[in-house]
Amino acid sequence: MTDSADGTPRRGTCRACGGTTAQFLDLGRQPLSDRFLTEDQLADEFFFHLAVGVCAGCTMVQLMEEVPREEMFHQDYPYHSSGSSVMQKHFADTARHLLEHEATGPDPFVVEIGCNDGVMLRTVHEAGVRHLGFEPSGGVADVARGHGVRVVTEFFEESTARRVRETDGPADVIFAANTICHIPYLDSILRGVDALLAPDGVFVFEDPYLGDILDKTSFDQIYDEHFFFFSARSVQALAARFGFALVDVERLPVHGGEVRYTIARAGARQPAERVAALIGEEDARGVADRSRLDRFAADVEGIRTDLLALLNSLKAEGKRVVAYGATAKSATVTNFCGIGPDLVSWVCDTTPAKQGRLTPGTHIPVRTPDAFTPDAVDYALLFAWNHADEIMAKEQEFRRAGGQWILYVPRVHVTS
Ligand code: DWN
Ligand code: SAH
Ligand code: ZN
Repeated sequence: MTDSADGTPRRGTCRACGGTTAQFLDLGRQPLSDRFLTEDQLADEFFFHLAVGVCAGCTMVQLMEEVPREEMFHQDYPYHSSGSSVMQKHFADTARHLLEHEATGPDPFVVEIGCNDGVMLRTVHEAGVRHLGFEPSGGVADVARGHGVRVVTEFFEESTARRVRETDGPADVIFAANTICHIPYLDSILRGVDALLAPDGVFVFEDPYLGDILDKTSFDQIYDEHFFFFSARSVQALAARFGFALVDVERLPVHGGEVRYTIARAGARQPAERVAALIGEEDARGVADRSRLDRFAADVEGIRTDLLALLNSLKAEGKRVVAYGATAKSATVTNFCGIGPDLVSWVCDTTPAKQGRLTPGTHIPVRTPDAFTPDAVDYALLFAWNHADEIMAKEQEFRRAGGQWILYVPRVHVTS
């Protein structure tokens, strides 16, 4: 499955270093993960080939095919970062941390790449600190503006970063969450950071961590928008090529396990000891080794087999099965496994822009959360497993009434 028809492994060019990547996982034909459809849009759905490879040179794990950015990030991009109260708190805490430890000069300037609805910059704005968000998705950018956040509806890249350097001066902090891993044109991002960052400034970004994805077999982190799957080793190699150094790493529990990377100009800061410690751990575990990645690919096949067996047996028993959280991640699961409305009747989600529409590819109807009542549902497949604590706390009545949750991370299981 990882090889092309003539048996030779599929190869591509590394978008981080220009080296050669080798494919280790094929997730097949997939739609845009955040394009929720009306009936009249079913005929012209966009599909691409979702497969993942690893670079032999710099160890970066990445998609083999790139989806044009305008297909994904536009006026109607439906994801609102503030849809989770846990994430709201995480980003308010993050903002306070950056203001306290990094943006400490007389008139600091904080830039965010991918500020979405302003979930982080809101707190920076409320503190009266100079800031600017880059957010190409117009709808969510408008929500951020509504909270008083200063936003440009533009992609961050070298040219836009240079212009902001001219108009606003150097940035003390450039922050990004769940965004740098979305950007195949990483060279332009790093040159943009180089142009905009103050000599002693820091570039801080957090993204899903390859080590956690492998540990949890969370293959649903792989979809059109997630192009790169970072490790401390691959980020260190990336930083070094652009005159930067990885000076800190912090593991975060959000979104199923992430790492916050702090990058500074080479020589500007002494790297924290935990950088070498995490890289040592990665090397010992072999996170970029072909044997580990092949085992991950086999584990993914196992989840597909187990999930389909469970859903088919529940269907045969006449159980009412629905899903919870119309996540971008779930597009990979439903399309890779072939899960449509015959196995999962509907999915509920709090996002107005997703409600009343059909999920990408397999077209499961999206309903409002008020459809999710204990008397209407026997089993709920938790697509938003990364928000399990928050959702299960909110839906305690479902469990109490005998309802059961189905999870597929780190393996297929039903809550008892
Ligand atoms: O990286 C990305 C992350 C940050 O967000 C983006 N590429 C796209 C998006 O990915 P996702 O859709 O997989 O993210 P979430 O945060 O897992 O999505 C949760 C979904 O579940 C949202 O549509 C909101 C919904 N939800 C809900 O219906 N009830 C969430 C919570 C917490 C709830 O209680
Ligand atoms: N930071 C938020 C949003 C993550 S979703 C959070 O962690 O919840 C990724 C966001 O990145 C989207 O809002 C998308 O529009 C934005 N994005 C994609 N490419 C970008 C780029 N080149 N510059 C700035 N934002 C970008
Ligand atoms: Zn590489």
